[in-house]
Amino acid sequence: MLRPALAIAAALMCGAVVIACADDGPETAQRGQIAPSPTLGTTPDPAESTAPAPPGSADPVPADPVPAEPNGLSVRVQSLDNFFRDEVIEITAGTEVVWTNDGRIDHDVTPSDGGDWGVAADLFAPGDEHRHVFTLPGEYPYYCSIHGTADFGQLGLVIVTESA
Ligand SMILES: [Cu+2]
Repeated sequence: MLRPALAIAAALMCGAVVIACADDGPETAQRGQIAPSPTLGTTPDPAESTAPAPPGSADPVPADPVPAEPNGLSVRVQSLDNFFRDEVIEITAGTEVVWTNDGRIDHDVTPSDGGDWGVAADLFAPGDEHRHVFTLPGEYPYYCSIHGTADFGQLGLVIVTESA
């Protein structure tokens, strides 16, 4: 009959120890942060290390993106009457996009995100071209404000992926 009593006493003592540790707020928090770190250090697989990162606060890749250098590649997008071809392109960071107005009427390239990488209609008459090098990964939707809105009409999308 002593053993259960001892077990209870031990459990109470363990509980007391845990409470004592829990009272020490900073130490508990610090221990929580230290625990995942060796896991990250011992797993070289980048897929595993990036998996826990997005939910957490520290996510160095999107938080501090490094612009890619121009890679010499160029992708052409035609503005026709009244659509872009190809409407969606996917490039790596550092690639230049060349829009050409191959239609017979005016068009423009208006970034939906308010960016300044587009071109106004007066600089994009039939036969004109406009160039921009995308250096940061992301999605860059745009439209022709003469023949569409951000949601409808003459739309385009540039998807920029990480440079190799
Ligand atoms: Cu247009």
